[in-house]
Amino acid sequence: MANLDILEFPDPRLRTVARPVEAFDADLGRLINDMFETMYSAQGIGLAATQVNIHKQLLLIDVSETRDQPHVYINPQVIESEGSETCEEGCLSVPGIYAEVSRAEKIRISAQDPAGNSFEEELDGMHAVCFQHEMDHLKGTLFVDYLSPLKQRMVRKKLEKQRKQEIKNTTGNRI
Ligand code: GNR
Ligand code: NI
Repeated sequence: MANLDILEFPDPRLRTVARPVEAFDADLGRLINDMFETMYSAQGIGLAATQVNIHKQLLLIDVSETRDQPHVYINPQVIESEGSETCEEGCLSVPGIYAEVSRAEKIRISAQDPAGNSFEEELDGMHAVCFQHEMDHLKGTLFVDYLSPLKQRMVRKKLEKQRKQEIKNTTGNRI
């Protein structure tokens, strides 16, 4: 198992469009394990392969409080959607930033499991929000892309400020 590095906005690699998974092999199994370790250690409710610089159509979700209900979706698709709902979103690739995003309320999805078997599910609530957020990552889209240009500018400034503060903190820790 390995804890993988998570790419952060505005890293251009987050804009890569993921390609379908073709090999359902042991390497894929190891990648899934490493991504779960990464997601749980970062306290995320989801993780897309794009965020760990792997440009394959693979995403993980665990929206349970108890952190023991892992879901894996390979070559995922949204096949039906209805309603719309606004939720405050965050992203491990845009740390410390939270904003309201509107998405479909209920979705029907299809995907494959790690053995390559196809399945369908109906999702709603946080599970549906997270699935759509992760699907966006696989297409190179981030939740901040939906914000107004003014808000996007504020996001960039806040991230710059946070990063400067982090450098200050780690320098201070040396004495
Ligand atoms: O951990 C996460 N929380 C979250 C909260 C609201 C809407 C979406 C998410 S996904 C995010 C983890 C992440 O960045 N996945 O790509
Ligand atoms: Ni994200």
